Parts: sequence; C-alpha cells; structure tokens
Amino acid sequence: MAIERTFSMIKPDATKRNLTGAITKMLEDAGLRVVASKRVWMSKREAEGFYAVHKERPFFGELVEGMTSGPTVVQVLEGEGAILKNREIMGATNPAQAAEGTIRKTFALSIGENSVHGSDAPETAAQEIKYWFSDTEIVG
Ligand code: IDP
Repeated sequence: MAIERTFSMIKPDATKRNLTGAITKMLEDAGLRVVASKRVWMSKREAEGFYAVHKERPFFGELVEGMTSGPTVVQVLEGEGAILKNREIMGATNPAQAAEGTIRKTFALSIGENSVHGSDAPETAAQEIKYWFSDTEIVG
C-alpha cells in the first residue's frame, strides 16, 4: 500500500478534556506519523468554510458552534494507507456505533461531540491539508 497523507483534527470536546496526548498516542500506535500539528481556535468563518459541504444539513449550526467553542489541534498524518487507517482508528461518526478500541468509542461524548475528524478520501485529504497548512509547515 502507498504512503499517504491525511488530515486529522482533535476537536474542542477532546482538547477541553486534555485528551490531545492520549488521542495522538492512539494514532501513533496505529502506525501513523504526525508530520504537521498546530493548535487553533477556529473562527466562525473558518469552521463554516471547512464544513461547507454540510451547510444545508440540520446539524450545521450545532457543528459550527461546537468547532468554535474551544481549541482544535489540526494535524497531518502520514503512513501506509493513512486515509483508511485513520478512519478505522477513529471509529464510526456516532460513538454508540463505533467499534471497541477506536478513538470515538473510547472518548466521544455524542455524535456532535465526537472528538476527532479525519479525511475520507484522497481528494478531501488534499483539500483539507491545504485549508490549514502551507507546504513549509509539513515536515515529513
Ligand atoms: P465524519 O466526521 O465521521 O466524517 P460526517 O458525516 O462527515 O462524519 O459529519 C461531519 C461531522 O458533523 C461529524 O463528525 C459530527 O461532528 C457532525 N455531525 C454529523 N451528523 C450529526 C448529527 O446528526 N448531529 C450533530 N452533529 C452531527
């Protein structure tokens, strides 16, 4: 399998509970390498832009409110099959449906406060990395 890069976020519900290290360790233990990382407090405009694909969904307001309620750690992860691997270790969107041992099963509070984000395909990974990082901020 090819070496890929994917985009990951540790969301405010998790940073507020001081889970940045615990979640990053789960990603690293799964074989992913953090090649870029920064802590940001998203503006409403940044959150709306990042999640623009969901703007017609009923939960959009709640999503933007949650993402602007505290700090987020944005990361680029690198590894073999990183996009799928990250989705697997994250677990299902709804923590009630997430598999044992996944980040969301372990830490998420609800479907809205589900602790992490991860790109779902190569195209979105490229777009999302570019949304938050310049090339020089990524050190492989
Ligand atoms: P994903 O994060 O697993 O890729 P998406 O369907 O892309 O899931 O949804 C993006 C984010 O929107 C979710 O992670 C979650 O925080 C939020 N979200 C999705 N569905 C709901 C919902 O029904 N209520 C509240 N928030 C939701």
